[in-house]
Amino acid sequence: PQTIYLSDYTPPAYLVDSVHLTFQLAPTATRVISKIAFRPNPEATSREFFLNGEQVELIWAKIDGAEVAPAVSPDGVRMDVPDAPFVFEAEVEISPQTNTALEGLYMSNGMYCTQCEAEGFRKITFYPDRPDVMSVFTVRIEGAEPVLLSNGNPTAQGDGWAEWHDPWPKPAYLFALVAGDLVAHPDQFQTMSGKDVELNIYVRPGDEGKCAFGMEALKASMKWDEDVYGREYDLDIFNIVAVDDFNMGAMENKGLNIFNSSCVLASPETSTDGNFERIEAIIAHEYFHNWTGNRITCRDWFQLCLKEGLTVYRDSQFTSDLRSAPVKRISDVNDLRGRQFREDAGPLAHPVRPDSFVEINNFYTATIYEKGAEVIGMLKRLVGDAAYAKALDLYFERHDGEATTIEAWLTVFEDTTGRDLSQFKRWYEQAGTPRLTVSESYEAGTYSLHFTQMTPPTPGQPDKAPQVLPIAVGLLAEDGTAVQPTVVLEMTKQEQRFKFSNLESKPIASILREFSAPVILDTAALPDNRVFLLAHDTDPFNKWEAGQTLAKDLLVSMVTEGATPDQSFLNALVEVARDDSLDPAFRELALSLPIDDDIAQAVFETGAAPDPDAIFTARETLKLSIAEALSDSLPRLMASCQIDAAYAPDADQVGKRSFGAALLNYLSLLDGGKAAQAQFDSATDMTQQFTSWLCLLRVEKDAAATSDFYGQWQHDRLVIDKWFGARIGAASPDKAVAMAQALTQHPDFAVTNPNRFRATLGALAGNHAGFHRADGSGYQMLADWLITLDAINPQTTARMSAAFQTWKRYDADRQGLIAAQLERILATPDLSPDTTEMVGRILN
Ligand code: B3K
Ligand code: ZN
Repeated sequence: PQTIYLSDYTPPAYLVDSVHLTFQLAPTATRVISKIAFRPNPEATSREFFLNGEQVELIWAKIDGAEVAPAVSPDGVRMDVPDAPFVFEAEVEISPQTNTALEGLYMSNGMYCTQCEAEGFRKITFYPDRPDVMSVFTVRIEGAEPVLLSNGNPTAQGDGWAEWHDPWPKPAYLFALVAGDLVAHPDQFQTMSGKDVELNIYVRPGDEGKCAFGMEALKASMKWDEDVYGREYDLDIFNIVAVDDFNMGAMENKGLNIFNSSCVLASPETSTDGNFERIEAIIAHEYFHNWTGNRITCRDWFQLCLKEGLTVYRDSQFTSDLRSAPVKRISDVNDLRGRQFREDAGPLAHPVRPDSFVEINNFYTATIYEKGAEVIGMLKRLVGDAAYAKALDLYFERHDGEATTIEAWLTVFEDTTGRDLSQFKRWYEQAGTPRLTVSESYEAGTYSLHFTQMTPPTPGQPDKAPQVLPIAVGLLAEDGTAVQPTVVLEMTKQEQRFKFSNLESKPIASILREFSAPVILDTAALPDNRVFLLAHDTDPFNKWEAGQTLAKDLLVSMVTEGATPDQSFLNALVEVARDDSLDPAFRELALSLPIDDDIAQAVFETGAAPDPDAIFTARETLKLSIAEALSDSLPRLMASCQIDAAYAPDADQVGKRSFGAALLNYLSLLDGGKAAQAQFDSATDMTQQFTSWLCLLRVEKDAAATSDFYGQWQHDRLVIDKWFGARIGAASPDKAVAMAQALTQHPDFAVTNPNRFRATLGALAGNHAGFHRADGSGYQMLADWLITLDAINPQTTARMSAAFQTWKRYDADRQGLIAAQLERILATPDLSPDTTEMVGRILN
């Protein structure tokens, strides 16, 4: 496999004016007939004509009507072409049925579907498969399936065929085709300029009842993008299709979004509140790509964050507007730390805009997506809301229809604000999470905060320059009143001091409010005001953060020094739980302890090797102490979570249910699962059923509930995914591997289905103490399955191999065991380039 460098970018030799494709569908012998109008690119530096193509069999090719014999290699075709516009035609054969990699055209439960991002179109036909070649596509599908879909607008159809035309030039990665026995859940939307758009969610027969929520989310997204960004939809029709076998969450193909069925199908009986929220966010995300990704796309794959960071940022704004902004921020930061900080701290660290890759599919990472979104949040914080809105208008106006770059994006902000963003650009170029250390001083009414920033070395980047950090700070008086409302300090140097004068007394600082920059804040040099901030901070994020850092420090000292739970922390936590002026959703977040993996990282940062069993035990011990401290309040608080209305996944109800579930979890530790069993028996929605079953699993009173749950939901694959995942995720450390072994033998396990594979092996990797068993059985089991899966589906294998990325934090024995498994994977004959790259990077 070859490394590709950003610095090697050259413009395409030929551009495409139009593409006509005819598909004659057949499971193992689909014919694709293409007619592509090329013209030399005046900006090109070469005249070499090369079309990508992999696993496609060339039947014939013509140029301007005359048959030609191109030089065929495993990655494409090369030939001599006129130095003037010409038409290339070809017929190829492909085999969707045997395409288990789920990239290109493949089959899922008898239905044809595609996944082309990033480089899947080359598995469909010969084409310049790069995002800076944009063209207008016309597609004819011939097949016996009742529903035949492609991008754009339908233009004609008859018995066994349909034609589609997409007027918007697009790169090949946005091409899509679906053919199957599907039913539509239809609706419509009128855009801001009065245009009617037909909407459909297509599903397999039997799933019709699970589309209503997704459809509402789609309409809400369309309206929100008009209201907030002024962006209107641009075709007569917008289709979504649910597919059971899919490597990721969903895909933003122009006018034809394809979704993993787990990210669109929902009903109160089968989906949890968390599922509903995730579905709403993903539908919004894919829809928002229509402007940030499709109308304006990426020049090359190094610019991936241009569309992904921005679109994640936009979907988080949407969720904040529809639900609770503080709750969304806290969960985003939790996710950022759990996935992106982890990546940034280990062998897989890379810049938001990488400068090299082997397999681009390995770069759909938390860094590109989530850190990419944080960078946009910082930019907005620095320039202000009004300038951000102006800059975005200019971005859409200036770059509509283009495949562009991060440079162009930043120039839009420079032109709008007159700011020089060259230092800010380091956020795109430097990997690693900056560490921000703070100390304070107070003298004669002047309070100063002194900050130092340092970004540790990451692979290929030993030295880092200072970055621009927006640090939101507020000051509080000892009685909890605000003496300085939030201000954003702009730190640009390695060391910098900020002063607040005319104060009556020494204030208490609340630093990095709203998590205003994705950094690790070290406050060890400040007086420990966390109990005070947990009680009084007016910034919800920092209020939560104070409790989290207290819990984390306590857990670390329990693990490393045998400390016992601290009464002042427990009291403060109970106060928050009892404070009815706070949103129940916030109280749930405040009561949630850091997960084992976070504690392991925190232990590692003290210089010790984390002991997974000790971490598990400490967390269990602290949970029990919290349960005991809360016990008197539990009846009243649980009663306050009762809902007397029909189930709805709205912020209000979700908040109550999630707080109620946290309380039930604590109660189960005291009543042996009695209340949880009662809730399980009477539950009428999946959230109540699942959360109570989880409580029973954790106190190991789950036998009857587990089989009831299976019996009730055996026919529903999405619920059965939960059943697989929960049993392994909640298994005690000594039983997790055995449970995972047993479930991989279960008749419902399927290595070819990414959802089921992730539910099973992903849950094993997520059971920290179970996966890290000292005997190495967890490592071996995951490696065995990764090796098996690699021959079937390299993308999902490579992605899941990241479970090993934290291996260097553990003791020498565990490191040896993991290294042996990584070496064994690497030594597998015919290992895919995807997995070879990932495992190689993890090992180095
Ligand atoms: N753009 C797709 C992800 C494609 C992943 C390719 N391996 C979904 C999204 O980000 O919206
Ligand atoms: Zn996206």
